[in-house]
Amino acid sequence: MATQERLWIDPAEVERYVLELAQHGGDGTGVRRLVYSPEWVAAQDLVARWCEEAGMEVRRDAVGNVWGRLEGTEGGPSIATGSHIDSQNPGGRYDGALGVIAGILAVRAVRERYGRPRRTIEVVSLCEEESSRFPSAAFWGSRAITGRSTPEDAENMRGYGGETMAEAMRAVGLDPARIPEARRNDIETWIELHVEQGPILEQAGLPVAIVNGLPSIRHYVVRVDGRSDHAGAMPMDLRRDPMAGAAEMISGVIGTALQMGRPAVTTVGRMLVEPNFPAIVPERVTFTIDARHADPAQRDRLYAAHEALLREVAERRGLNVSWEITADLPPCPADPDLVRLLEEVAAEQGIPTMTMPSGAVHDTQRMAEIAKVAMIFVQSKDGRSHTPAEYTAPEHAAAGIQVLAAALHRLAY
Ligand code: HGY
Ligand code: MN
Ligand code: MN
Ligand code: MN
Repeated sequence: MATQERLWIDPAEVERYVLELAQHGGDGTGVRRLVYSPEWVAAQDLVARWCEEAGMEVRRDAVGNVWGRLEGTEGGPSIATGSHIDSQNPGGRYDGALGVIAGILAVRAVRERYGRPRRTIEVVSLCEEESSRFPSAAFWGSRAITGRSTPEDAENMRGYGGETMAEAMRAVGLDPARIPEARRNDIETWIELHVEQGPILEQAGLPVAIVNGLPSIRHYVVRVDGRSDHAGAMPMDLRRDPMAGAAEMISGVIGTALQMGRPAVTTVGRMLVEPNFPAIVPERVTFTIDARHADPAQRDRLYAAHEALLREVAERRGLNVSWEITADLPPCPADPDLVRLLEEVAAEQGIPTMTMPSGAVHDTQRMAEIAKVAMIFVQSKDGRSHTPAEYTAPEHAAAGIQVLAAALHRLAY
């Protein structure tokens, strides 16, 4: 294979796209852009317009994913890229959004330089990756593409505001009965560009990483039931206090992950107290556990340790504990040939990289069910993400997009 020419992606233009998209749902330096909200609809419309401007045909599928398509002369299965534009609540401007912008700018760059490809290239802007509106709907858009989002799911899943997914879809003109039509079986290769969301690239002084694998994740919603009592009159030793139990459980699971060492991670990010008044011993405390590990055996140890601890604390304190698992994904290796290809094209483009595993989970894990996958990471300032403080320097973003464009060229021309 002849050495590729250098491709040029303008950092100032990347920044312009990031800031324009961030106007939809913008909140200070971050965004709140929940799936099927007016801000999200406007942002998907903008993505559709950008895809058209980049020379792609645009369509929207049954769950509202926006697809741009650059038809190849040979037809056949597609080379696809993209990410999500729904955000955490609040999230940063880059998580997901940069991967969608990257796809559009990379396609535009290769089309302007090389014309029509041999193989079809697609860019997709996916929906509800974050599960920030519907807690059990993580990867809703990519799950639909792989045939794992169903009309029944849409009727049963409820958002934090109590609405069903089906209601939210209908409100933006989508018919939940048609969800199966979003399924694809003609994507051969998937490459997602994303911000790293951690500190590794910055510590290494590198703009870009090639991702060779993604972790397992399990989400629990844990419910601890005790007995509501008077905060003054009921002696401590006679209480069945679910707050005391939850506090011990929470510090216990976090301590377990810390003790296990990297890359085990456990987060408790949400808690509900009922009835939630200062002078009432609560009746019930509900909290989430997000636990992740890259190694299958260690993952099983982590999850088992968490569950044993929940049971032990509840029993000792006379509480009832139960939980629901709302997300459960195995670890996902990237395709070794695709990782090598990305390493090679980055070197050809003169962009220094390292190869590393992802700490975050991504739509890529779903796309792996139907396609060969790998990812490109770009440096995150101070490793910050899932916060409005998230930032990626335009030069680092552009370097990652250059690698993506070179990979699309190698694969599709
Ligand atoms: O939580 C995650 O890893 C991703 O941002 N959804
Ligand atoms: Mn995220
Ligand atoms: Mn993301
Ligand atoms: Mn009183």
